[in-house]
Amino acid sequence: MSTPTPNRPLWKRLLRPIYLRARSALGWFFDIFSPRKAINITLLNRLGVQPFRAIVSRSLQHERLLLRKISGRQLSAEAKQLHDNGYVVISNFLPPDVFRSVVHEYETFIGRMDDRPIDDTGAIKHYFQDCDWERDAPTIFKNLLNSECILATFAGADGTTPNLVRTGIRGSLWLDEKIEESKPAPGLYRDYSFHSDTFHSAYKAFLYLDDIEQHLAPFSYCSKSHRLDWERLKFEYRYSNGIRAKSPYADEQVLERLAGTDVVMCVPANTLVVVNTFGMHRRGLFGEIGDRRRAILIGARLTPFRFL
Ligand SMILES: O=C(O)CCC(=O)C(=O)O
Ligand SMILES: [Fe+2]
Repeated sequence: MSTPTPNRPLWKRLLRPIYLRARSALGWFFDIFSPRKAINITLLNRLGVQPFRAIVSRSLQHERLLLRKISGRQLSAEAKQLHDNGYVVISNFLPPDVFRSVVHEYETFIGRMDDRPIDDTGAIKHYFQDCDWERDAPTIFKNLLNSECILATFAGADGTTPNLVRTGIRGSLWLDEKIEESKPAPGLYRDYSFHSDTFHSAYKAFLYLDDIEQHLAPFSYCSKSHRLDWERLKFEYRYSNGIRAKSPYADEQVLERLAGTDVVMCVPANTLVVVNTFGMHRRGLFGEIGDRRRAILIGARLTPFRFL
Protein backbone atom coordinates (compact mmCIF):
# COMPACT_ATOMS: atom_id res chain seq x y z
CA MET A 1 0.00 0.00 0.00
CA SER A 2 1.46 3.34 -0.96
CA THR A 3 1.36 6.33 1.33
CA PRO A 4 -0.66 9.14 -0.16
CA THR A 5 1.57 12.04 -1.22
CA PRO A 6 0.30 15.36 0.07
CA ASN A 7 -1.08 17.42 -2.70
CA ARG A 8 1.51 20.21 -2.52
CA PRO A 9 3.10 22.10 -5.39
CA LEU A 10 6.65 21.03 -6.24
CA TRP A 11 8.27 24.24 -5.06
CA LYS A 12 6.63 23.82 -1.66
CA ARG A 13 7.83 20.24 -1.40
CA LEU A 14 11.38 21.32 -2.23
CA LEU A 15 11.41 24.24 0.17
CA ARG A 16 9.73 22.44 3.02
CA PRO A 17 12.82 20.69 4.43
CA ILE A 18 14.70 23.99 4.41
CA TYR A 19 11.83 25.70 6.15
CA LEU A 20 11.59 22.98 8.79
CA ARG A 21 15.32 23.21 9.46
CA ALA A 22 15.22 26.98 9.76
CA ARG A 23 12.29 26.75 12.10
CA SER A 24 14.00 24.28 14.36
CA ALA A 25 17.17 26.38 14.26
CA LEU A 26 15.20 29.43 15.29
CA GLY A 27 13.42 27.27 17.83
CA TRP A 28 16.72 26.97 19.71
CA PHE A 29 17.04 30.71 19.67
CA PHE A 30 13.53 31.17 21.03
CA ASP A 31 14.20 28.51 23.65
CA ILE A 32 17.23 30.39 24.92
CA PHE A 33 15.22 33.56 25.40
CA SER A 34 12.16 31.83 26.79
CA PRO A 35 11.20 31.41 30.45
CA ARG A 36 11.88 27.64 30.26
CA LYS A 37 13.82 26.45 33.29
CA ALA A 38 16.50 24.92 31.12
CA ILE A 39 17.23 24.10 27.51
CA ASN A 40 17.42 20.49 26.41
CA ILE A 41 20.22 20.89 23.90
CA THR A 42 23.43 19.25 25.05
CA LEU A 43 25.77 21.28 22.90
CA LEU A 44 24.33 24.61 24.06
CA ASN A 45 24.50 23.49 27.67
CA ARG A 46 28.14 22.48 27.28
CA LEU A 47 28.78 25.92 25.88
CA GLY A 48 27.23 27.53 28.97
CA VAL A 49 23.87 28.67 27.69
CA GLN A 50 22.28 28.47 31.15
CA PRO A 51 24.70 30.84 32.93
CA PHE A 52 24.39 33.05 29.87
CA ARG A 53 20.59 33.16 30.25
CA ALA A 54 20.95 33.90 33.96
CA ILE A 55 23.39 36.75 33.26
CA VAL A 56 21.28 38.31 30.51
CA SER A 57 18.07 38.24 32.50
CA ARG A 58 19.82 39.61 35.60
CA SER A 59 21.50 42.36 33.58
CA LEU A 60 18.11 43.39 32.24
CA GLN A 61 16.81 43.48 35.81
CA HIS A 62 19.75 45.74 36.80
CA GLU A 63 19.03 47.97 33.84
CA ARG A 64 15.39 48.28 34.96
CA LEU A 65 16.41 49.05 38.53
CA LEU A 66 18.77 51.72 37.27
CA LEU A 67 16.09 53.32 35.11
CA ARG A 68 13.81 53.31 38.11
CA LYS A 69 16.43 54.99 40.24
CA ILE A 70 17.23 57.61 37.61
CA SER A 71 13.56 58.46 37.29
CA GLY A 72 13.50 59.11 41.04
CA ARG A 73 11.12 56.30 42.02
CA GLN A 74 11.78 55.14 45.60
CA LEU A 75 11.67 51.51 46.72
CA SER A 76 9.28 50.75 49.55
CA ALA A 77 10.90 49.32 52.70
CA GLU A 78 9.47 45.87 51.82
CA ALA A 79 10.73 46.00 48.24
CA LYS A 80 14.17 47.00 49.48
CA GLN A 81 14.35 44.01 51.83
CA LEU A 82 13.15 41.67 49.11
CA HIS A 83 15.76 43.11 46.79
CA ASP A 84 18.59 42.92 49.37
CA ASN A 85 17.85 39.60 51.10
CA GLY A 86 15.67 37.73 48.64
CA TYR A 87 12.80 37.66 51.13
CA VAL A 88 10.68 39.83 53.37
CA VAL A 89 8.26 38.89 56.12
CA ILE A 90 5.27 41.15 56.75
CA SER A 91 3.38 40.37 59.95
CA ASN A 92 -0.27 41.25 60.52
CA PHE A 93 -0.60 41.79 56.82
CA LEU A 94 -4.35 42.35 56.68
CA PRO A 95 -6.55 44.23 59.15
CA PRO A 96 -8.18 41.59 61.42
CA ASP A 97 -11.68 41.90 59.95
CA VAL A 98 -10.38 41.65 56.37
CA PHE A 99 -8.26 38.64 57.35
CA ARG A 100 -11.35 36.94 58.76
CA SER A 101 -13.26 37.59 55.53
CA VAL A 102 -10.36 36.24 53.46
CA VAL A 103 -10.28 33.02 55.54
CA HIS A 104 -14.04 32.71 55.19
CA GLU A 105 -13.85 33.16 51.43
CA TYR A 106 -10.98 30.64 51.20
CA GLU A 107 -13.07 28.07 53.09
CA THR A 108 -15.84 28.29 50.50
CA PHE A 109 -13.40 26.82 47.93
CA ILE A 110 -12.35 23.78 49.94
CA GLY A 111 -14.74 21.34 48.26
CA ARG A 112 -13.74 22.58 44.81
CA MET A 113 -9.99 22.05 45.00
CA ASP A 114 -7.87 19.83 42.73
CA ASP A 115 -5.46 17.34 44.26
CA ARG A 116 -1.86 16.46 43.56
CA PRO A 117 -0.96 12.82 44.16
CA ILE A 118 -0.10 11.88 47.74
CA ASP A 119 3.68 12.24 47.98
CA ASP A 120 6.01 9.83 49.74
CA THR A 121 5.99 11.85 52.95
CA GLY A 122 2.28 11.02 53.12
CA ALA A 123 1.18 14.60 52.38
CA ILE A 124 -1.21 15.86 49.76
CA LYS A 125 -1.71 19.28 48.23
CA HIS A 126 -5.23 20.40 47.42
CA TYR A 127 -5.27 23.57 45.39
CA PHE A 128 -7.56 25.90 43.58
CA GLN A 129 -6.31 28.26 40.95
CA ASP A 130 -8.45 28.75 37.90
CA CYS A 131 -11.20 31.25 38.30
CA ASP A 132 -12.16 34.82 37.71
CA TRP A 133 -10.90 36.01 41.08
CA GLU A 134 -12.51 39.40 40.91
CA ARG A 135 -15.92 37.78 40.45
CA ASP A 136 -15.53 34.55 42.44
CA ALA A 137 -13.30 35.66 45.31
CA PRO A 138 -13.61 39.44 45.54
CA THR A 139 -12.07 39.81 49.01
CA ILE A 140 -9.02 37.75 48.07
CA PHE A 141 -8.79 39.60 44.79
CA LYS A 142 -8.99 43.07 46.29
CA ASN A 143 -6.71 42.50 49.27
CA LEU A 144 -4.16 40.07 47.87
CA LEU A 145 -4.06 39.60 44.11
CA ASN A 146 -4.65 43.28 43.52
CA SER A 147 -2.98 44.55 46.69
CA GLU A 148 -1.02 47.78 46.14
CA CYS A 149 1.52 46.64 48.72
CA ILE A 150 2.20 43.26 47.09
CA LEU A 151 2.31 44.69 43.58
CA ALA A 152 4.67 47.47 44.68
CA THR A 153 6.91 45.02 46.55
CA PHE A 154 7.28 42.70 43.55
CA ALA A 155 7.65 45.65 41.18
CA GLY A 156 10.20 47.50 43.31
CA ALA A 157 12.46 44.46 43.71
CA ASP A 158 12.24 43.68 40.00
CA GLY A 159 12.66 47.28 38.82
CA THR A 160 9.34 47.33 37.02
CA THR A 161 5.93 48.90 37.50
CA PRO A 162 2.99 47.62 39.57
CA ASN A 163 0.86 47.77 36.42
CA LEU A 164 3.12 45.38 34.58
CA VAL A 165 3.26 43.04 37.57
CA ARG A 166 -0.53 43.09 37.70
CA THR A 167 -0.69 41.50 34.23
CA GLY A 168 1.36 38.52 35.42
CA ILE A 169 -0.25 37.89 38.81
CA ARG A 170 -1.51 34.36 39.48
CA GLY A 171 -3.30 33.24 42.60
CA SER A 172 -3.86 29.86 44.15
CA LEU A 173 -5.37 28.55 47.33
CA TRP A 174 -3.41 25.77 49.02
CA LEU A 175 -4.45 23.22 51.55
CA ASP A 176 -1.54 20.95 52.38
CA GLU A 177 -2.16 18.10 54.74
CA LYS A 178 -0.59 14.93 55.95
CA ILE A 179 -2.98 12.08 55.40
CA GLU A 180 -0.92 8.92 55.72
CA GLU A 181 2.38 7.59 57.06
CA SER A 182 5.54 8.40 55.12
CA LYS A 183 7.15 5.75 52.97
CA PRO A 184 9.87 4.00 55.01
CA ALA A 185 12.55 6.04 53.24
CA PRO A 186 10.85 8.98 51.55
CA GLY A 187 12.89 10.37 48.67
CA LEU A 188 12.90 14.03 49.52
CA TYR A 189 12.44 15.49 46.09
CA ARG A 190 10.07 18.15 44.84
CA ASP A 191 9.62 21.05 47.17
CA TYR A 192 11.13 19.33 50.22
CA SER A 193 14.73 19.77 49.12
CA PHE A 194 16.40 23.13 48.68
CA HIS A 195 15.80 24.25 45.15
CA SER A 196 15.45 27.33 43.03
CA ASP A 197 12.31 27.68 40.92
CA THR A 198 14.14 28.92 37.85
CA PHE A 199 17.16 30.76 36.39
CA HIS A 200 15.77 34.29 36.77
CA SER A 201 14.17 36.42 39.45
CA ALA A 202 10.57 35.36 40.05
CA TYR A 203 8.36 36.25 42.97
CA LYS A 204 5.95 34.51 45.28
CA ALA A 205 4.08 35.72 48.32
CA PHE A 206 2.40 33.34 50.75
CA LEU A 207 -0.28 34.47 53.16
CA TYR A 208 -0.61 31.90 55.91
CA LEU A 209 -4.05 31.40 57.34
CA ASP A 210 -2.82 29.37 60.33
CA ASP A 211 -0.05 29.83 62.89
CA ILE A 212 2.81 27.95 61.28
CA GLU A 213 4.78 25.84 63.70
CA GLN A 214 7.60 23.42 63.08
CA HIS A 215 5.24 20.50 62.52
CA LEU A 216 3.26 22.33 59.81
CA ALA A 217 5.79 21.99 57.00
CA PRO A 218 7.17 25.54 57.32
CA PHE A 219 8.72 27.19 54.31
CA SER A 220 12.47 28.01 54.55
CA TYR A 221 14.49 30.46 52.51
CA CYS A 222 18.26 30.84 52.36
CA SER A 223 18.92 34.50 52.94
CA LYS A 224 20.66 36.27 50.04
CA SER A 225 20.72 33.11 47.95
CA HIS A 226 19.04 35.10 45.16
CA ARG A 227 22.38 36.72 44.32
CA LEU A 228 23.85 35.80 41.00
CA ASP A 229 27.49 35.31 41.91
CA TRP A 230 30.22 33.13 40.46
CA GLU A 231 29.25 30.10 42.57
CA ARG A 232 25.65 30.38 41.44
CA LEU A 233 26.73 30.63 37.80
CA LYS A 234 28.76 27.48 38.27
CA PHE A 235 25.70 25.78 39.76
CA GLU A 236 23.57 26.84 36.78
CA TYR A 237 26.19 25.29 34.55
CA ARG A 238 26.28 22.03 36.51
CA TYR A 239 22.51 21.82 36.70
CA SER A 240 22.00 22.43 33.00
CA ASN A 241 24.57 19.80 32.12
CA GLY A 242 23.03 17.11 34.25
CA ILE A 243 19.32 17.84 34.19
CA ARG A 244 17.68 14.92 35.85
CA ALA A 245 15.09 16.81 37.82
CA LYS A 246 12.25 19.15 37.12
CA SER A 247 13.69 21.89 39.31
CA PRO A 248 17.24 22.99 39.98
CA TYR A 249 17.92 21.19 43.26
CA ALA A 250 20.83 22.45 45.34
CA ASP A 251 23.76 20.04 45.09
CA GLU A 252 26.47 19.35 47.70
CA GLN A 253 28.53 22.42 46.81
CA VAL A 254 25.53 24.73 47.07
CA LEU A 255 24.29 23.16 50.30
CA GLU A 256 27.71 23.51 51.90
CA ARG A 257 27.87 27.15 50.99
CA LEU A 258 24.35 27.94 52.16
CA ALA A 259 24.60 26.04 55.45
CA GLY A 260 23.19 28.09 58.30
CA THR A 261 21.64 30.81 56.12
CA ASP A 262 18.14 29.36 55.99
CA VAL A 263 15.34 31.19 57.71
CA VAL A 264 12.48 28.92 58.76
CA MET A 265 9.18 30.75 58.43
CA CYS A 266 7.46 29.69 61.62
CA VAL A 267 5.12 32.65 61.60
CA PRO A 268 1.72 33.56 63.05
CA ALA A 269 -1.42 33.47 60.94
CA ASN A 270 -1.92 36.58 58.78
CA THR A 271 1.80 36.81 57.98
CA LEU A 272 2.82 37.42 54.39
CA VAL A 273 6.13 35.85 53.34
CA VAL A 274 7.44 37.30 50.08
CA VAL A 275 10.37 35.65 48.29
CA ASN A 276 12.42 35.76 45.14
CA THR A 277 12.25 32.11 44.15
CA PHE A 278 15.49 32.30 42.18
CA GLY A 279 16.95 31.92 45.68
CA MET A 280 17.12 28.50 47.35
CA HIS A 281 14.08 27.45 49.36
CA ARG A 282 12.14 24.43 50.46
CA ARG A 283 9.16 23.36 52.50
CA GLY A 284 9.42 21.42 55.72
CA LEU A 285 7.87 18.12 56.74
CA PHE A 286 4.59 17.63 58.51
CA GLY A 287 4.65 16.11 61.96
CA GLU A 288 1.62 13.85 62.23
CA ILE A 289 -1.34 12.65 60.25
CA GLY A 290 -4.01 15.34 60.36
CA ASP A 291 -1.57 18.27 60.32
CA ARG A 292 -2.81 20.89 57.85
CA ARG A 293 -1.48 24.12 56.47
CA ARG A 294 -3.66 26.66 54.69
CA ALA A 295 -2.10 29.33 52.53
CA ILE A 296 -2.86 31.67 49.69
CA LEU A 297 -0.16 32.01 47.07
CA ILE A 298 0.24 35.15 45.03
CA GLY A 299 2.81 34.64 42.30
CA ALA A 300 4.15 36.99 39.65
CA ARG A 301 5.12 35.44 36.33
CA LEU A 302 6.96 37.98 34.23
CA THR A 303 9.07 37.09 31.29
CA PRO A 304 12.81 37.21 32.15
CA PHE A 305 14.01 38.88 28.94
CA ARG A 306 12.49 42.33 28.89
CA PHE A 307 13.73 45.88 29.30
CA LEU A 308 10.78 47.35 31.18
O1 LIG B 1 5.04 24.22 49.83
C1 LIG B 1 5.72 25.23 50.05
O2 LIG B 1 5.67 25.85 51.10
C2 LIG B 1 6.64 25.84 49.04
C3 LIG B 1 6.73 25.16 47.76
C4 LIG B 1 7.71 25.76 46.78
O3 LIG B 1 8.84 25.42 46.73
C5 LIG B 1 7.25 26.80 45.86
O4 LIG B 1 6.08 27.19 45.86
O5 LIG B 1 8.07 27.27 45.05
FE1 LIG C 1 9.84 26.29 44.88
